Amino acid sequence: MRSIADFSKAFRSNELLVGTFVKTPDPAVFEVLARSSLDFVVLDAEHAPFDRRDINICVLAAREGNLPVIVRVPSGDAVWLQQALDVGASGVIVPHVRTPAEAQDIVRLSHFGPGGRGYAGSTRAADYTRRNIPTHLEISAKSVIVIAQIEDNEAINHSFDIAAVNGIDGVFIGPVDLSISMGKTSPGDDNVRRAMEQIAADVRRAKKAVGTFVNNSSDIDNYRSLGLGFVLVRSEQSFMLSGADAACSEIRAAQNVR
Ligand code: 3PY
Ligand code: MG
Repeated sequence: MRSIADFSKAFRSNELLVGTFVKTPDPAVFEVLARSSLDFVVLDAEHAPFDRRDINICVLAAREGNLPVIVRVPSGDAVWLQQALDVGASGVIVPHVRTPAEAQDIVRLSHFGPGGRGYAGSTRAADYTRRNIPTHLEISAKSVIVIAQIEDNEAINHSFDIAAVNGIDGVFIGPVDLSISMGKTSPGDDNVRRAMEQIAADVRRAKKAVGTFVNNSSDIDNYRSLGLGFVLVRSEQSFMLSGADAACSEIRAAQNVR
């Protein structure tokens, strides 16, 4: 059975983990998805309007359902990383990582240590003072997942070095931004596919987890052969739209109404 406690180990082992993006800043969405068979969710604070309070309450809702939640922060800024981790996210995804130096910064700021994440024992992550300092340091070091998102043309040739940074647990390939940065309009473009294959192979060579975004299950076959582990399939908005459209089509078809 899925659990927050097992998530980091499964993630680092590059197991097939199926997640989705959540775009609606409401805890009920997380409560509902905690009842699904998803392995984890990504709270999208990069492209959806989650403020600090929203992140707090939505992570709480996910945790109550034992659903691991990763926060995609808008940037690798120390404030965003610390906030996401203090409220108890299982990890972070940082968009547009282009160089190993950026990856090193993200790792440092996501973990306690010199020049790193600021410490407070009063956070949900520290069990509201119930965890002492050595225990919180130890648990955080073991459990916090740091994911670099590679989605820029200029990052492709750095993908091995980014993935190899000590403390980077995985790389998420962003197919849409990658396409656009390569001057293409579709992840189905041959050059984009080749770039994604190269990134996936580089990340596996660095022995880190690799994942991407897919629109449907048939997209995944191509990447699984390259060692792709975690996958983000669509979003709760997309599930609502396709569910609503399918229900309407079914009724109209049954009633012979267009
Ligand atoms: C991209 O494809 O650019 C992404 O960020 C996926 O969410
Ligand atoms: Mg993107």
